[in-house]
Amino acid sequence: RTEVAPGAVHVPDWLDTDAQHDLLRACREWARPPAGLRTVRTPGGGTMTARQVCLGHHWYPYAYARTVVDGDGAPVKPFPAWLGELGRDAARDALGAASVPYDVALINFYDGDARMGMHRDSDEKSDAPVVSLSLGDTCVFRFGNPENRTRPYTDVELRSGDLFVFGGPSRLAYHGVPRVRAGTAPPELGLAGRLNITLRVSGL
Ligand code: MD5
Ligand code: FE
Repeated sequence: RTEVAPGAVHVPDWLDTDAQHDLLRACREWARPPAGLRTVRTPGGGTMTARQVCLGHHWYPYAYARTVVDGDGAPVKPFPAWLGELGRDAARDALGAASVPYDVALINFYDGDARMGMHRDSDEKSDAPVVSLSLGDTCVFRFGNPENRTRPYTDVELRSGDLFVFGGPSRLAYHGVPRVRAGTAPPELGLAGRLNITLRVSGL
């Protein structure tokens, strides 16, 4: 357990191999249509390189909705109770935080070329900590500061099974994924690429 900044805690290997397999199997189901994995288009006309599926509420730049507004228009898949319990356990282990009613999951799939630019997650109407779980390939996660996209920042390697929780003063910090280390996933997982699952409180 490492506190990278106040309220930002990295717990390597939080999910054991069985738990990683179970979560990956669930992600594969959620990725199927309707309301499955999609390419996110940004208002500026760009596309995100990581593809995404949402549970509970659908995120699109820069708000939440109940249907898949930029995809097939289907209702968003439900956010399962077990995922909320996983989030609550994660927040408790990382921060000692009280029980939090998670209601949204954003699942990002990165192939070897995918990146995520520096941004802040400010669309949630709640300051509850965000829980992040990583599966598959290792990535470089760049954790910045709340003021701007530039230095100072800290680069952290996130590996399959790692937990990262962002709360308190770190909740609105800039962050991104400058690179994914292709081919570094645990072979027994059978995943080519990286999955990141974030659990959030929408405040809706
Ligand atoms: C990822 N995902 O690895 C990252 C990890 C995203 C996203 O950035 O928006 O889906 S989760 C990083 C995160 C979430 C919420 C707050 C903060 C970081 N933060 O305050 O640094 O795919
Ligand atoms: Fe983010």
